[in-house]
Amino acid sequence: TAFTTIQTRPFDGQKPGTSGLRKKVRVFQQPGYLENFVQAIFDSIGDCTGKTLALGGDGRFFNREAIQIILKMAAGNGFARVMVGQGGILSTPAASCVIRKYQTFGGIILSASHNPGGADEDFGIKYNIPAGGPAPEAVTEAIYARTQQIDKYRTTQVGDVDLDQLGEYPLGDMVVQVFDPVADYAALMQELFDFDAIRALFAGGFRMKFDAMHAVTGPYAKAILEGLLAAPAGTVMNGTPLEDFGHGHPDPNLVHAHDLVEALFGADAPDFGAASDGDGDRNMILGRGFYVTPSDSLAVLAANATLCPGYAKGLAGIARSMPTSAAADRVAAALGIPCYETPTGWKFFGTLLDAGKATLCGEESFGTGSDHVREKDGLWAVLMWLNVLAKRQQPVAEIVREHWAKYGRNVYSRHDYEAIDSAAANGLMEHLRGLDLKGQSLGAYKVAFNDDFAYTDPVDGSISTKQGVRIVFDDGSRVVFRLSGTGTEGATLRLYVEQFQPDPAQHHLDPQVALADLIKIARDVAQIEARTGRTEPTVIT
Ligand code: VG1
Ligand code: CO
Repeated sequence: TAFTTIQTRPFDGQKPGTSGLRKKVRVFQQPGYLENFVQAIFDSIGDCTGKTLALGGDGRFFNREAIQIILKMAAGNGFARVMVGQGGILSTPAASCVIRKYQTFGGIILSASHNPGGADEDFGIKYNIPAGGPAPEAVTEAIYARTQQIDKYRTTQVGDVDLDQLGEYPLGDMVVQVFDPVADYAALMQELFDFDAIRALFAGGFRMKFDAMHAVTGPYAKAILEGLLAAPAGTVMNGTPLEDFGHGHPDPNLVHAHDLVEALFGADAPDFGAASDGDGDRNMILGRGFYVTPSDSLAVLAANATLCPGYAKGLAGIARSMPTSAAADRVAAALGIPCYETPTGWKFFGTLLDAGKATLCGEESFGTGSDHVREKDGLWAVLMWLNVLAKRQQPVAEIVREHWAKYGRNVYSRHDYEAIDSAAANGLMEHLRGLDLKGQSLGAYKVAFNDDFAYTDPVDGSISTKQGVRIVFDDGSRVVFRLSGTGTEGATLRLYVEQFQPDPAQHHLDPQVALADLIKIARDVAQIEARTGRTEPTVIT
């Protein structure tokens, strides 16, 4: 293979977080920075000779430049073929789908997900393994270790590839295959869901708004919702991927998806609303004037899964991240199937999905998915909801209220304190780790136990520690604290608050009201105001 070796020296801090390496674009633009990380991936995953790699991203600023760099490096490292999404576009779940379908030697996804895009904003990169999922910690640690030693990388001195024309192009000794990023994914969705029933739902006048937030799901949502399912034109809002996401923050929550929230809570609201994040792996679900928490969404989908052809045989198990509410546990118990509790981050679901132990997985952070791929999948969740709505012919709010009446309500909220001082955040976590509260009373609540969540993977035995401080009370209520592993500025403290409410007469209460005592206890015990200077969170979901 014709390749050129370029001398380089290590950069500090190339440690992947919850979901890959995320830094400011300007950090990635330093000569050698991206190259070092990519070479560290190639050096850590085994012999790349003759293999195929999948490649694409969420379309943010620097996506195209990064793809050209990675293509030349893939050629220099002996890959035979790279499958790259047309225009450099490939949603995270579609990447997982393609890696699995074509059995590639994994893939590289360029995304900083919900983080803003643009010259002064964020960029990100992660490697997904041949099973289709995010690299497990052993792999990301090997990549990080390699970045600290690296002294050269391999590339090929050839021109750029036209990413916009479908087809196969030679690049050195390698073939670049520019493919339709939507087709394989759309085909998979049609295997899982009753498209005829959903088409009939739309034909009957059902109205929906899908907010792609100017990010990667636009082309997917248009092709599937407005195309295959014949939803009216205009169902998809903000459907063209932009490099800066229209100056927005492509985070599908009540704060950032404000256009959608206004539409669903305004006059003449449609029946159903949904939004997806930058790279298409997360989702927010809204009914007319009604917000479905991600934890409830997982539970409702699990309880109704057999209405969908792909899940008609039932579920093997459910998995949720530790901070996600236990609403799914109640459904699992009723179904007589196991419910697994993992650390935050989709990479922890991979072994459970591969082993057939879990069918549905979810995180409180608007992530829902199943064993159809090895990533969370925003549009998949939206289609599953549509399938359930088409079969049940009831409004979203009614379905969720009936669910609470049957299983009880796990009242839930997450409070984020963004961009706080890192030292203060670390000090706060250290303070919490040092507490021994067992048996003590905090307000009207008695502490059953407090700990820092540690996880032993039931399939491969790998151990992950320090995954979030929990304070669990006698009645099962709990508050959880962790620091975000996806941000690029300062630290973000996440506080998760949950209380089980069996009484339907209380189910209508605003969670901020219902949880007020627990929220105050959490703020006091963690000394949030004293340590961070913040009296209120930045984002409440
Ligand atoms: C956040 C969420 C986590 C999610 C991760 C990646 O991580 O809390 O549940 O898996 O983002 O999602 P953190 O470490 O900031 O809490 V995505 O859509 O950014 O790939
Ligand atoms: Co994402």
